[in-house]
Amino acid sequence: MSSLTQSSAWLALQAHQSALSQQHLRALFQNDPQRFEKFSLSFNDILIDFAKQPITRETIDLLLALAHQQQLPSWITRMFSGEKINSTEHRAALHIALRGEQPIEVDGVAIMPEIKRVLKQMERFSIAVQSGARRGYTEKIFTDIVNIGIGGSDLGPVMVTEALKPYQLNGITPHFVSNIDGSQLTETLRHLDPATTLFVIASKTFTTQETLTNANSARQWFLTHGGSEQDIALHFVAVSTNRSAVEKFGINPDNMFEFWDWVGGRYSLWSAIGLPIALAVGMDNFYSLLAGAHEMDQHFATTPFAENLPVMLGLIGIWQINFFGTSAHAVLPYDQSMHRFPAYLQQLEMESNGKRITRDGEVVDYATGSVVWGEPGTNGQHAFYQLLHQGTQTVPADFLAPCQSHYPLAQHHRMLLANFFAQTEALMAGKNEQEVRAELASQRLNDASLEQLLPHKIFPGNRPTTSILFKKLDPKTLGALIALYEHKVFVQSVIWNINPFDQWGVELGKQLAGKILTELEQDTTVASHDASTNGLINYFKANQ
Ligand code: G6Q
Repeated sequence: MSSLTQSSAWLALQAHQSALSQQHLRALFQNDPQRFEKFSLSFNDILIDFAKQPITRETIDLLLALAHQQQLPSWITRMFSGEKINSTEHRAALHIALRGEQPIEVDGVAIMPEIKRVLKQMERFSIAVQSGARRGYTEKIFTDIVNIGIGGSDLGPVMVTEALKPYQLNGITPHFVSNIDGSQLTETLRHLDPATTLFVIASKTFTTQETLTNANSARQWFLTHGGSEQDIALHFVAVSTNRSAVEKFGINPDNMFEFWDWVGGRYSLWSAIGLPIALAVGMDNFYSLLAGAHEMDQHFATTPFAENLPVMLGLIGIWQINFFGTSAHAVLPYDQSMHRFPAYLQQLEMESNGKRITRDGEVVDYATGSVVWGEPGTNGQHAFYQLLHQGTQTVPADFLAPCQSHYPLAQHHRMLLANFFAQTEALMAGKNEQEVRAELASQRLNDASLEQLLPHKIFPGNRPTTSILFKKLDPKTLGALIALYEHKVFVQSVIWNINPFDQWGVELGKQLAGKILTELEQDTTVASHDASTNGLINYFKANQ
């Protein structure tokens, strides 16, 4: 048994859960009309309502006691001061510095001047491309940017450029290629002109198989469609920490945008990995994105925990996962432009906290990260919400929506938000037997039909949701929302005593795939694996 599950704060929460779980969420609302005032928090343009979570004041007090027991205040200080809290990789986790102002040192070196230098380089470059001062090999201006990267070197920029589509500058279209599946690169390049296409090769390590293979194929396409070796310098730039590998690939270091090992892949959109964002929406909007995140950083570092958005979001997640036993978490943006937000959070949360070993090397005896997934509303309502309402599992969900739309089309936005409010209310309250009976009776059903339909039409309710409303999805608010979730993940990692900044689970697949690729290239029958893997490989070889 770990000291965490034996600790007084943990045991008190367990006892509290046994008592509180006897009460339906509907009863909590009936007993206390002030729940919204008591359990919603706001910061700048963001409002978070936790009232539809199974909580009381006592729950919050007990969760805060757990946070203090796990030394959350000192972990926040350690992260913000640049301590090497990524202990298995001996690195700091300083994404907050990328959007900060305070001087910070890593290994005795001041990093703020370096951060500012690269931001200025991004600014000069993006302005030059956008203004046409920097052009392609035929002197035409660039019209298309193709970012080649994967995981943390892809998901952030994709999600942000999609979310900020209303801010995209005229004349430049961003594209993203991540998958090793040749279809993605082929379909992306099919309609592009090499003379007007700029490639950004984004890889922290510059050793990632998918990215280097796609980058080599892109270079080949460029050379066979009109570009020459000398023109590569104009059309290929790199974002990386690995200067020598960039040079080896054939990209001039003058065309390299640097970042550093203390920036984790899934925390890197604030660094030069954000170059496609700056190219697509302009550097001013990129600076606003950073400013929004910085304000959330300040809020996280200085606000008492009971009013601290990331702290409370993290602790409510702990309450659900560890005390109600939920294992999935839905992210449901009611904003089509946030359609990649669930996928982005899936990596952020699952790669950070999908771990079973503590910082001290012990196997945990409590649950850690949930399965995170989701789709924009209202689409999801016509697909998987059935399970959310009437399935056997409880899946807590975050509903997110802007109050103002960038697309004021007739009644669309009001209809969208009507669905948001209706769904969260229905998940909380459900529809009980008495209500269903009355409804069916009013439809003049005969007794037999009524009794037959009755159980199917009952909604148990008591399904927890957190609602996050914000004024408008502008760059600043988006930056704050992303930082909110980054810090939520950190809060949970501290409670669970795990390191959220490494990702050893990603490594095994990389090693094994290398060996099998060699086997696929040979004509012989493969017998070096288990029977299933041998069988599948040999079937593929016979049918490729
Ligand atoms: C993120 C992960 C992972 C990483 C990719 C790409 O935190 O480490 O998703 O971003 O594997 O790595 P490179 O940027 O090194 O190509």
